[in-house]
Amino acid sequence: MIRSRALFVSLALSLLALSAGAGTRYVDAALASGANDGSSWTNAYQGSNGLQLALTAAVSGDEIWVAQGSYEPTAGATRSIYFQLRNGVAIYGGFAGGELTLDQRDVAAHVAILTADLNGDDGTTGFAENSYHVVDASGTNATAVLDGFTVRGGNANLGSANQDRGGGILCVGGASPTVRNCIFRENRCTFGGGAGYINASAPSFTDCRFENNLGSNFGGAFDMATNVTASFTRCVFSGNSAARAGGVEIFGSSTVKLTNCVFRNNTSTGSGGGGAIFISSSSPVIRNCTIVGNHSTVNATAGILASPLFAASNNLIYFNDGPGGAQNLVNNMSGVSCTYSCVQGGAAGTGNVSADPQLANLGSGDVHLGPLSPCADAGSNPAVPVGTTTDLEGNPRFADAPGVPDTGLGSSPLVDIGAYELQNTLYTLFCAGDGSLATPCPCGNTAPTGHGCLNSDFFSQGALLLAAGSATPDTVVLTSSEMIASASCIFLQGNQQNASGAVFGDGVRCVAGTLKRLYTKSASGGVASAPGVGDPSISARSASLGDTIAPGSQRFYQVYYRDPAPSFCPSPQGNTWNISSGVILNW
Ligand SMILES: [Ca+2]
Ligand SMILES: [Ca+2]
Ligand SMILES: [Ca+2]
Repeated sequence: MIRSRALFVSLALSLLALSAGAGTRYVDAALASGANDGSSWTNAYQGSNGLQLALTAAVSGDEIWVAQGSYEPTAGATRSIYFQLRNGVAIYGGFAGGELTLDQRDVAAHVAILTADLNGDDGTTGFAENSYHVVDASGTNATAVLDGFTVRGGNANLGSANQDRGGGILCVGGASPTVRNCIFRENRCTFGGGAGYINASAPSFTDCRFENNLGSNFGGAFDMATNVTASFTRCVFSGNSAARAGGVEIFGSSTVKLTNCVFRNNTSTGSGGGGAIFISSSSPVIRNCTIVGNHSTVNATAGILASPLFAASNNLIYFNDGPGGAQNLVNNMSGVSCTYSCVQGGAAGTGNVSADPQLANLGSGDVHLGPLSPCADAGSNPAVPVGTTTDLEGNPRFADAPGVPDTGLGSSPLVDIGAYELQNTLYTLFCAGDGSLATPCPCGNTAPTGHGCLNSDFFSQGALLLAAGSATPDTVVLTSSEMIASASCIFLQGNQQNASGAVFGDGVRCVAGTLKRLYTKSASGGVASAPGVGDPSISARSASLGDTIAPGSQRFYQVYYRDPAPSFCPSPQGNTWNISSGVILNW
């Protein structure tokens, strides 16, 4: 009894301790009224020093919400004062001021800037009085969060105590914060890592951009020294430069992860090379990165310069330029295990592609794949890190490019090479006899996911209809597979769908409205495609049958086929034909 009462008192006390002061603290640089105590938007901490006031007051469990505006580490002139991240404290920028929930903020519209420019005089010069770093992450773990800021102007130019490295953020001695939705730009240093310096730490950066940082000797954006297990997910590195490693340097005993990242227009200006990435004695995991348009002005290697072994898959490494001959235009990929990648000049390894990746517009910085890129559907699905469901832009990471053959590894939809996934805008699948429709297959002949109802072929999983090609110009080809081996079949189009489906022979039909029988074919091995050689296109055929398809409209397709086996799903439940799953085409 006494023991449990003691436990109760101790629990109550610890709950009290947790709640004392924990909560949301508000910061608004532009505010000129109120109590300046951070208790609400109207009493927010004020001025360019407002965030430091909030950090001083914060306790573990707090969130700090920061309105748009510019914030400095100190109101004075001491260059060694930084924004010190803290465990259990999440700092969010991007508010207009007045929001009630976190998801109401708009980071792009309401820019909150953490700046080292103490005199406000940064231009082409004016960095001498800037703070050495903007953010210090010393002593933090993943519960220290920085989310939604522009971090700029750090000038680490003092040759002691790490104050010559990591202008934007310093992560040393087990500094492992969580950084999201941030832009690090125009930071500089005299040793290495313009945007950040990392040593013996494991920070994570997600949905961040690193732009126009100057890394001096090593790593325009990041210098990662030794025992670094940092991860960079959906990040863009552009316009950074250093003598060695224009983008990032991964120096020793480090297992850095780079996933769905872009490196573009980074420059190595010295003999060390590595326009985008320099790797030494480390084993980073680089997956689905686009590394294009980087430069090396002295060393021949403008893409990835690596030694010794590391493994890279699903990467696009192209159009990186340096002085000298053909190899110099490419990369030093010697010693690299490189698979399912698109590499200029080619690379040894399974699944690599050397053809022009047909980027949308490299010159203007648009490094999406063009609609018929050979890098689409050419990646390895198993090589995509577990848990990766989106590409750099948040679109589905696995999507079929209907106009491109599937040459990668895995089952369709196949991942594309590089950071961007071509999205399928041509078609969606519907009307599967897999139990997902209101109308079940008539004889309990439910099919595996996505297929039409089972037919009498013991080895068939039910007919599956897929589309390939483009709507404009109309090169669409429909292919129905897993039908009866040599069945005669009819490609059916409707201008409406019946989402519930209706029993149709041994299957379920959802194609409805004005029906057109577009093509009659005979299957071979259970497969038939239309239109075939000599056939009019789908749109031409539909028009000739009286249904002209307007651009932007949809039509609905299924293929029905003979299955006369007398004992399989006979009348009255079934009949002597069956029908495939359906395709909705977006014209
Ligand atoms: Ca300045
Ligand atoms: Ca794909
Ligand atoms: Ca494809």
